[in-house]
Amino acid sequence: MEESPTMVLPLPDGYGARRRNATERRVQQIVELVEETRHLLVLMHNDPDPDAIASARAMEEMLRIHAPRTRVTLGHGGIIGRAENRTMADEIVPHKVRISQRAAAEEMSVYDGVMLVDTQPVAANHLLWSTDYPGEEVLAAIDHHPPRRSQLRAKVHDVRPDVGASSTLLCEYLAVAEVPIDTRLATALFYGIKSDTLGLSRHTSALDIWAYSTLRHLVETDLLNRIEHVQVARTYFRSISDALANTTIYTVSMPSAVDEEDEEEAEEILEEDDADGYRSDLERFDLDIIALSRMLAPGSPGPPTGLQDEGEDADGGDEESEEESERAGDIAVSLLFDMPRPDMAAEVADLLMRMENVAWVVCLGIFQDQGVMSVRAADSNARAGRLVRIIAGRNGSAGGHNTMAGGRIHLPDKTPAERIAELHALVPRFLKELGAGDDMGVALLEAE
Ligand SMILES: [Mn+2]
Repeated sequence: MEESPTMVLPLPDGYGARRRNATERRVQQIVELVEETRHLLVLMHNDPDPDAIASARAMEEMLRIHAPRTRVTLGHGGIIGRAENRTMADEIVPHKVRISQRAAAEEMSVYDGVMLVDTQPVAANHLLWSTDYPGEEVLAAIDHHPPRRSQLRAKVHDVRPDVGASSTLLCEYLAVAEVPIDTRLATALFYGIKSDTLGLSRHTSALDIWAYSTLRHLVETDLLNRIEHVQVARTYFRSISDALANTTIYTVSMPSAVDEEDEEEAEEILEEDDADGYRSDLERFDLDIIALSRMLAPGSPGPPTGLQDEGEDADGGDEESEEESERAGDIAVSLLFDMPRPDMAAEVADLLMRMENVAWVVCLGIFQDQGVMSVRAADSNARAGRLVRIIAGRNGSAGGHNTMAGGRIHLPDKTPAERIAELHALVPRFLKELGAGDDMGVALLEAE
């Protein structure tokens, strides 16, 4: 690692003194909190993805330079399943620890400080959730997922849903804190941004463009290829083949008539979610950063979609017309039944999004005693996060962005056959929400 050249990332053009001071203060706050800590856990979300892995590694590097006396451990719950992600973890964070859900409280008692990356205290996708760890005790949360309407905030709470990747936020920290990075870390951060934004094609801010294009010159091509084009076991192709064989295409033939009773129930669920801290919230947005990204790229990314979406969501604005446009196109629904790993649903969802004319992809699978949902939408104003929250309802946890979302539904004390029946029962609910309740569908592999 010491062999490879290092450099300090240059700040974005137009990054003014005020912005720089604010970020410096934020980094300083994090460093001070960490300095008071003997042994810090930097916790990624469960089943960490490249963005979470790169962010954790970048945070570790920043603290190695700025809080050298604190011992830092990188950790996560769940499984790193996807071959690309596993290779990345082996290459970039071989020293990370996997914490078992069952013994999480005990295993985490050795740390006297916890920080979250690529997730936040009120999200249900990290281990603190299952251990009742007090969210306000979390030293810092660096995340780009839409925030929830909750008072629960980490001591340093940097959550910016207009940004495409947490890796981008870490690049900003590294640049301002003048931490030199080597080509391995640059490659990790580059891949983190690339995979979360599909190569800047979705959910991208000016800050992402800056980070991505700056890092690009530092990327180790060999390493990136090893991660991105890793070879997979033969069983992988069987899983993909099974998933495609169980994929049905539905078409929205006419705009759906909104069933008022259903709408009311949906609103109720979302309201309840609110009370539990489950809903997006404008107040928590870092408006300064949004203003900055607009300033850096006048006209290009437009208003952040998350902001626009949730704003309308909140006041019940022009919902009808928006929904009609977002629901045109095909809906691909894939049933994966028993999955070898929980992120299989997301992987198949990403694959199916490549289908022409596809507006929505819904992948449903079973992992252990949980139903796993992974949803993708083509329209940047689609409300995939809202959709999965409605479907998960009171029997699970869910969330996400406009174009990508996921969730879990708890299915304990059920036989395998009952779990499969539960999975099947979700399909008509999704179709109804998406305005294709009457369509019989056609099998993907039978369609011309
Ligand atoms: Mn991310």
